[in-house]
Amino acid sequence: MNDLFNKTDYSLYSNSMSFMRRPYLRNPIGSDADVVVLGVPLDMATSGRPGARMGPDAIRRASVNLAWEGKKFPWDFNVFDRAKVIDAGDLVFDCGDAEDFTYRLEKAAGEILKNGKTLMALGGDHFITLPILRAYAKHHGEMALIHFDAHTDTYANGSAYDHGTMFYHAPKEGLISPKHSVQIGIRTEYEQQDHGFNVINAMEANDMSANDIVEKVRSIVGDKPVYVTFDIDCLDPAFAPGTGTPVCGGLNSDKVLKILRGFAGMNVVGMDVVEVSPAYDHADMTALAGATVALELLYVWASKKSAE
Ligand SMILES: [Mn+2]
Repeated sequence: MNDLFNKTDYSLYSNSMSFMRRPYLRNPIGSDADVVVLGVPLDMATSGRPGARMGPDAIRRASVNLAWEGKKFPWDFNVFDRAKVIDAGDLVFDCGDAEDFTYRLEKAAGEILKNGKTLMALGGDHFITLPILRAYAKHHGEMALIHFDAHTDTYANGSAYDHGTMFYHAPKEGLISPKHSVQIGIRTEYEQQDHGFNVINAMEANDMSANDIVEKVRSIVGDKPVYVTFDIDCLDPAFAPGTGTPVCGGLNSDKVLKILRGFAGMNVVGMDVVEVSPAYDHADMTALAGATVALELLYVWASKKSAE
């Protein structure tokens, strides 16, 4: 009877659902965590359908389905043997106040980095990446961006708090180097003239092998520190319908997972998964895709660390 309330081998569905059932610790500063998972429940910057503020919770719930596997197939190590990962819950900010949000997220990301930890953010709409990149650039200098998306998010017109303008501002602020960066899965209009980013559009990505894509990405990035941002709408709506601005003709999940695994050993310093919007989801498939991408990114991050 002693273990009635103390059993810790959780099932696939019960009890509080932190990301991958990692320890839940609201204040990660001072902890021995290597990676801090932070939910960023913002959808104030969406141009289409809102709802991504519910994304972090949906991703966490879906992730517990993945938590039973020791080594995620087909990796040859268990990521949690190499990296101490904690879930710091969600960023708290004044609802409706874009400036307050931007300030708090950059500050929180900066504190996490200053304490020698890596941040993995779960969105939220894609705007969240801009304040995070500002914090990262202070620590890593100008980075390469690997950007999975149906949209380039490089639009010049629009407010500074818009989920379609971050990668117009980020190079101007010196946060990322477009010529060392690559956007994968693009299938919407953008100004191709003066578009500094390398693009592997969705048609090309669907025709190329995952290996060829990985090779091309590696040659573009070189030895720069890399930030990976994954807009779930890179995936075709057949694989990820639960998102604000879905576009047909995207990548399938098999191709995306193969590409991500191909980044093993790269100098990935930060990552996020954004735009999961559970109100438009079916059977949690988008949340599961988001959780799986996030977990693969953790493996990619840990693959550069030797087993301790
Ligand atoms: Mn997008």
